[in-house]
Amino acid sequence: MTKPNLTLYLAAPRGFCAGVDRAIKIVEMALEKWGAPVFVRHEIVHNKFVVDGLRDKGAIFVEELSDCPDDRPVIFSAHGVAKVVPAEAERRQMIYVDATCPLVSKVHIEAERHYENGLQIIMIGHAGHPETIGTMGQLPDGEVLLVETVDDVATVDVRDPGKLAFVTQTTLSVDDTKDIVAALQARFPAIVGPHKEDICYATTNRQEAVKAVAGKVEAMLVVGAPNSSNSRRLVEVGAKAGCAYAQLVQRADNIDWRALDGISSVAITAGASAPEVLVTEVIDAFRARFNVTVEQVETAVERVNFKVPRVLRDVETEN
Ligand code: 10E
Ligand code: SF4
Repeated sequence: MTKPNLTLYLAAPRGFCAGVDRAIKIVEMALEKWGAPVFVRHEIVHNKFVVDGLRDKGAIFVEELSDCPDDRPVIFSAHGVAKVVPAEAERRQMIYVDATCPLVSKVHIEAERHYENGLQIIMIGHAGHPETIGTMGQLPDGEVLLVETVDDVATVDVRDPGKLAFVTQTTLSVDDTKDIVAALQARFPAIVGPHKEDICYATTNRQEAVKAVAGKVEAMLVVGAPNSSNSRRLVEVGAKAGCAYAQLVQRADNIDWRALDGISSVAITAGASAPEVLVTEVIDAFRARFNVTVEQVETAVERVNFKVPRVLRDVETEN
């Protein structure tokens, strides 16, 4: 039987960002330096395939520091942690390595600077997400208020409207955040903040690439995990940009082939925590069913690279 023709648009940039790359390296190097087991507080990045791979090498994933013994190294995930977490590790004299992405740490520092200047902070982010918990946890309770939507801006109860700053999660929708920032500025004209928001280069670039392909295709698949905020935003951006069927898939066996019946174009991208092998797996699954022509749609070239923490640099040079 002849296979139907399909144009597969591969969005670029996609997949691993510099912060994810660094965080995974940190776990691998820690295992090399200290041997197994090394504990990791929270999924190092939100991807089951990555986490399972590191678990096979000897990492033990836990949600809280209280689940770790005193005498094994612990790594904090790329999403960042509240101040109490390293403080507790210090108190217990544990070896710890902070894999927080430097672009998340930058937001932590920003929040702290505003606090020192006597400002109360409004964080734009998703409630319960580890990055939001970590950023809010840089300051005492009540100093950082959370808004998730434009509607939240109307009801947020601030101490002094003249003494406010805002920060954001790094993985938000660029367009939705623009609206929330505008609402904040309209209600609190004196609010200070970053030039635009704190959304990182990787989030911005992946969303731009999605916008460039969304209008060309009948379907879009985003390779990523359900708990990956940036991956879920890519699905939303694809749908908003006009793609009738935009879906998150963890890997090839997640694809709903019935929904894709009869299509002749598809776009594939991947969240910042999704490894390229899973993208390849998805492309191969399409090749098995269609006569595929791949077209790259590249909207930016990324050259960002972050160094691992000093404590692991001796491992790096040995490699
Ligand atoms: O849920 P998120 O998108 O925040 O995390 P992820 O692990 O899927 O991707 C990496 C992004 C990080 C660490 C947050 N800046
Ligand atoms: Fe860092 Fe952005 Fe990647 Fe998050 S998504 S780890 S902030 S580069």
